Formats: sequence, structure tokens, C-alpha cells
Amino acid sequence: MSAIKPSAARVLLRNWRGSYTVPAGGLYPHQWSWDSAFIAVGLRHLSPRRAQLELDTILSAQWEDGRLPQIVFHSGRDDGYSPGASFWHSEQIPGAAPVATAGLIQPPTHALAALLVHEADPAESQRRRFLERAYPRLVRWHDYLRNRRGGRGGLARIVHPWESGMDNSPFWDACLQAMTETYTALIPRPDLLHADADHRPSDGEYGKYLYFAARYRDHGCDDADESFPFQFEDPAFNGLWARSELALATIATLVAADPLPHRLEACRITEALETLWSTERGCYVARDILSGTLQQYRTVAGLVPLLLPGIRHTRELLDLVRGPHFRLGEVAMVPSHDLTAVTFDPSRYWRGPSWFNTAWLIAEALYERGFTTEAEQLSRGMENAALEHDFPEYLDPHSFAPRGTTRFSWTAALALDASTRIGAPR
Ligand code: 9WN
Repeated sequence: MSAIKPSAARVLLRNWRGSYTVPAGGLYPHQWSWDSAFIAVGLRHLSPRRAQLELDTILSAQWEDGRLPQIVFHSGRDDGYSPGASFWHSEQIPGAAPVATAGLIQPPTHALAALLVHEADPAESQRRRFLERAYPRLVRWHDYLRNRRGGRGGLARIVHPWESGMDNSPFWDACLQAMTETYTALIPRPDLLHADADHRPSDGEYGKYLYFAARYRDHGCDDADESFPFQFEDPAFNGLWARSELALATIATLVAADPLPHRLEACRITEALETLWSTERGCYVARDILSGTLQQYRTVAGLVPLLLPGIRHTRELLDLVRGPHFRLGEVAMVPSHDLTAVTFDPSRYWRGPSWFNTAWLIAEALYERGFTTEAEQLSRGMENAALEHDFPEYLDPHSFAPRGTTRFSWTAALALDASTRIGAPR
């Protein structure tokens, strides 16, 4: 860990804002929900206390209905990001957090992160009653997913591509292409001041993103708009929910609560995930709830259920990640999309490039399943790429060239965490 620790610490310090970390100063100048969870996983190696604060801060932005918002605008301003606080006007939405936030959500990685942060220094965590504070909030967050986003099939639905964390994944293509509506006001793209247009979603996609976001906002973000045009069940979102329920079971034991409901919930979600299995593609895929159709693409989201001990298709997923579609060990980390697909693009965001958060998740799954050599190789790949390219947001899987922005917080945090796993006793 020694090689990466000082430079990862520099990135995380530069992006630290006193009680939370921004993903990247220019491109993402606010606090993002699943970023904070990943960042806390790395921060625990530098300061368990700061890692706790990172999670305390995101959990303090919880809405009355239990949701953890996608973005917290602590300054109350847009600060060059769109859509910002002035788009959401969350202060006008009943039950929103006291601080300005977006109305959407992101994948539920927080319980998993809270447990890892606790384990970094259990005595300090106990002294500060970190888990006692986090547990009831995490329970309400998961209750929101079940009660407000849960469908008859038992999975939670997302209502915006941003909620998947994988904004322009090919899973959403058919829905976006079939839509005639788009945002009619000016579509601001301040992101293009900080990243190459070829690495980011297109203007066409942004028009649809803002249309969905405005419609959700104008309906009071109440989740009661049954004909809402974007409703998907995503395998990574739901896989992370189940995995976080398992973490919540352990946390429950540590705070003298009952772990059983969380274990049962994890089993229930894991079972429901099987409805997203695609025999045609040999992986889990997203379902468009309105059309009832499975989106037949191999993406890294479909590999994330490997984190769950109870899935029925472990062998197929392992074959897939090692085979020609993802080429584990031969290309940079784990590509976000099938290398052989016509929709694969090595540079554009979630349509091909390799990201550090998904590499970390797949490495975790490989360690847990006993594939230590491959997991360590992946961890080493993360560390080397992070160091070599100043902590890039993502990489071209073939050329290993950096894409998006640099000095990206979860890259620093997770590459640092990955470095601690190499050669560690198990
Ligand atoms: C919209 C902050 C976020 C990540 C997402 C990533 C990107 C935002 C954007 O950046 O999305 O949420 O403006 O493109 O796709 O996963 O949380 O790092």
C-alpha cells in the first residue's frame, strides 16, 4: 500500500470539503450518494473518523420518506454543475432534507461501506457510536426502497438513468430512443468544460435525462406517477441492495438489533434477481417494467450479482467475465460493456470504459469466492492505472488510456483500498 497511499491521500484531501468529499473539484463539485460510500471505504485507511463523517454527512441528508438523495448541494448553489440546486428547488418539496438536494437516488452501497468503515477501527467506531447512529437511518433507507420503489416482483425500480449510477448504459437505449419528449428549455452542458465530449453522454441523451428529472420533480418526487416513462429493474442496483442487506444483518448484531429480517430480505431480493437472468446473454440484465422486456446487453451491471452468495448462476458469470466479452486479466480492469458488442465504445462513459468502482466490486466478489490470484491481479491493475494516470475517472479497456476527468475521489479511495488487499492474510 505504501506506493499509492501518499498520492491517494493528496487527491482525497484536495477533494475534502470539511465534512464530505466531492467526486472531482471541477466536474462534480457537490456530494454524491454512492460516491460517498465508495470514498469512505478508502478514507478508512487514512482516517476512520473522517470516513465515519463522510457517511454521517450523506446520511444526514436523508428525506423524511427515508430516501438518500443522489446529490447534496451543501452550498445551496449550482456551482457550475447542471442540474443543480436551482433546478431541483428541493426546499419546495414537502419532506425533503433541510439541506438542498436532488430528488433522485443512487445505488444503495451505504450499509456495505458503513460496515467496512466500522471494521477499520471498531474501538473508535464504538466510542463515537457510529453504527448506533447509522443503523436506524440505513434501515429507513432500505425501507424506502422496499415500500416506495418495490414492485410486485420484489425488486426495486429506478426512475432515471442517473439512479443506476451508470448513466448512458445501453440498457436504457430502447426506452430513450422510443421517447418523443425531450427537455424543451436550453440544455446546459457545463460538464464539457471539464471532460471531452466524446467521453460523456450525448446532447440527445441529456435532453431525455433532463426531461425525466423535470417530470419527477414536478410530480413532487412522490413516486406515485404510475405512467412515469422510465421505470427499470437494474441488476447492479438490486444486487447492491441485497448485498447491503447482508451488511445490515451484521450491523444489526453489532448494535444488539435483530439480524434476521435483514437476512430474509437479502434472500428475498437475491431470489427476485433471478427474474433478470438472460439465458441468451449468460448474465443478469435490466428489465423495462413498462414494456416488460429484458434488455439483452452484457454490461458490468449484470456481473455485480456475483457479490451475492445465493445466486444461481455463479459459474456462468465467472465464465463470462473471463471470456471474450470482458477478458478479465487481458484488458484494463473490467469493461463496462461487452467488448464484442456493436454498441461498445471504448471512450464513452458507461458504454465500454473500465471504471474503478465496478472493478472493486468484482474484485470483492472474486476474493470472497476464493479466486485470490485473479482478485489480486485486478487490485494491482487498479493500483497501477490509478498511479500512472493521476487517478482517472475511467480507462479505455484496450489502450489503458485515461478518460473523463482526473484526481477522481473514488478512484483514489478504491485503488488505495485495493492495494491493502494484495498479499493480505485471509
Ligand atoms: C450524474 C459522480 C457521478 C457518479 C455517477 C457517474 C456520474 C453524474 C454526471 O458522476 O454521473 O449523477 O453528471 O454525469 O455516472 O456514477 O456517481 O461521480
